[in-house]
Amino acid sequence: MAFKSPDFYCVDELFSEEELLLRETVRRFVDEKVMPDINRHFKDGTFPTELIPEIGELGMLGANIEGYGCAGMSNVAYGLIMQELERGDSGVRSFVSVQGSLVMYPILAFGSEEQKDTWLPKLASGEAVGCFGLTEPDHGSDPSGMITRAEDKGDHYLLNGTKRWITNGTVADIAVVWAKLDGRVHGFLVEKGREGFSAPIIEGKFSLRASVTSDLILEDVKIPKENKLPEVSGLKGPLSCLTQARYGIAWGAVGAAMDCYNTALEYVLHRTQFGKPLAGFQLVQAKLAQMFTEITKMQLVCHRLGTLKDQGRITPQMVSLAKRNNVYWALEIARTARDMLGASGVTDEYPIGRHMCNLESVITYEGTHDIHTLILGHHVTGIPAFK
Ligand code: TGC
Ligand code: FAD
Repeated sequence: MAFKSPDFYCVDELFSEEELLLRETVRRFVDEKVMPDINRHFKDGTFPTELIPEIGELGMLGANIEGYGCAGMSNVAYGLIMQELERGDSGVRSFVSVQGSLVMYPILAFGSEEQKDTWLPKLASGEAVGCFGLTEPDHGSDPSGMITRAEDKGDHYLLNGTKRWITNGTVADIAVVWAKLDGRVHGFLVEKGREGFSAPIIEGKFSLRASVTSDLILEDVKIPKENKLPEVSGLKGPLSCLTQARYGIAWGAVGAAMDCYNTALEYVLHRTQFGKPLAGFQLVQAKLAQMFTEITKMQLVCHRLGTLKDQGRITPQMVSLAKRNNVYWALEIARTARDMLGASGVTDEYPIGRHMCNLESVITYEGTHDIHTLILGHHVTGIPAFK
C-alpha cells in the first residue's frame, strides 16, 4: 500500500504543486528501491551504493544548489527529499546530507572556481562521493580544540592528524578535511589515494548500519596549494556547513517518525488482546495522540523553517531548535512505537527497531541534543554555558 503521511493541520496545502510532485517521486523511489533491500544492508553493515546513480539522476545531491549540474530546488523541496529518504532509512538520508550540505556546500561557498568546476558536477551526479572530516577522537562537541594540522611547505601543504566517525569516509573520492594552519581552522580537499591518507571503516555500530562510518588518517599527506578552500578561515567555515546539514536532519526526522507512527497505528488497529483491538485501549490511544501531536508540530516547524530559509531569513539558532526538537521527538516516537508492537517491535519484520537505533546516532551527530540546548540557552540569555 502506498505510504500516506499524517496531515492533520493540512500542511500539504502549504506546499507548491512542484514540491508535492517531487515528494511523490522520492516517496516512490523509497518504496520501490530503498525499502525492499534496506534490512539486508542494515544487517550486513553496508550502504546501498547501487542506488547512488539514481539518487543523482533524480537531482537529490546538492538539490538546493543552483548551477554546476545541480537541481536548484527550493529549500522546502530539499527538506521534503530529506523527509522521504529518512522514512526509508537515516543512513540513506545521511549519505545525501553529507554529500550536499557538508561537501558540495563548502566547495560552493568557500571554493575556487576551479574547485567548483572540478567537483560539483561529479558530486551532483553521484559519479564522485565526498565526506566531511571535522570530528576527531578527542574533539567531538568542541571542534575548536582540533589537533589536525596543516603546515605550509612553500609549494604545498603537509597534513597530519586523525578524524573519527566520518560518514562515507571509506568510499569517498574526496574528503573535506578541516585542519589548523598557523592556529586558524581552514578547509582542505584531500583526494582518495594520496600518499599517507587512509580511511579505515569503523565496525561494530548498532546504529546507522546502512551507512559507512570511518576514521580518516593523515600522515604527512602532501596537498597542492590549490586544494585549500580559499574563501574561509576560522570555525565558522565548518559550522556554517553544519547549519545546512542540521536543516536537512530536522526534516529527515519527520520521515522516520511518520514511518514509526504509521506502522504502530496499523499494528494496534489489527492486534487483539483482552478481546478487542489494542487501539481501543485508553493507554494506547494516549500514546497515539502524543505521537500524532508531535508529528504535526514537527511538520509545522519544518515548513516554517524552510520558508524562512528560502527567504534568506534563517539563523543557525532557528536550525538548532528544529534539529533538537524533531530528532528528540522522532526518537521518543520510535521508542514508543517499539513498545506498542510488543515482542514484534524487536524484530526486523517491522522498520521501527531500525529507525530507533538509527536515531540514537542522529540525536548525537551534527551537535548532540545537549549542545543544541546550550546553543538555545546562549541565544535566550546571551550567556554561553559551553565551557
Ligand atoms: P563560536 O565562537 O560560537 O563560533 C565560531 C564562529 O562560527 C560562527 N558560528 C556559526 N556559523 C554558522 N553556523 C553555525 N551553526 C555557527 N555556530 C557558530 C560564529 O558566529 C563565529 O563566527 P566569527 O565570525 O565570530 O568567528 O564557536 P565555539 O567554539 O564556541 O562553538 C560553539 C559550538 C559548541 C556551538 C560548536 O562548536 C558546535 O556546534 N559543536 C557541535 C559540533 C558538531 O555539531 N559536530 C558535527 C560534526 S559533522 C557531523 O556530525 C556529520 S553527521 C552527518 C550525517 O551523517 O548526516
Ligand atoms: P562528546 O563531545 O564527547 O560528548 C559526549 C557527551 O557529553 C554528549 O552527551 C554531549 O552532549 C555531552 N557534552 C559535551 N560537551 C558538553 C557540555 N559543554 N555541556 C554538557 N554536556 C556536554 N563527524 C564528522 O565530522 N563528520 C561526519 O561525517 C560524522 N558522521 C557521524 C556519523 C555517525 C554515525 C556518528 C555517530 C557520528 C558522526 N560524526 C561525524 C561525529 C559526531 O558529530 C560527534 O559524535 C558529535 O559531534 C559528538 O561528539 P562526541 O561523539 O565526541 O561526543
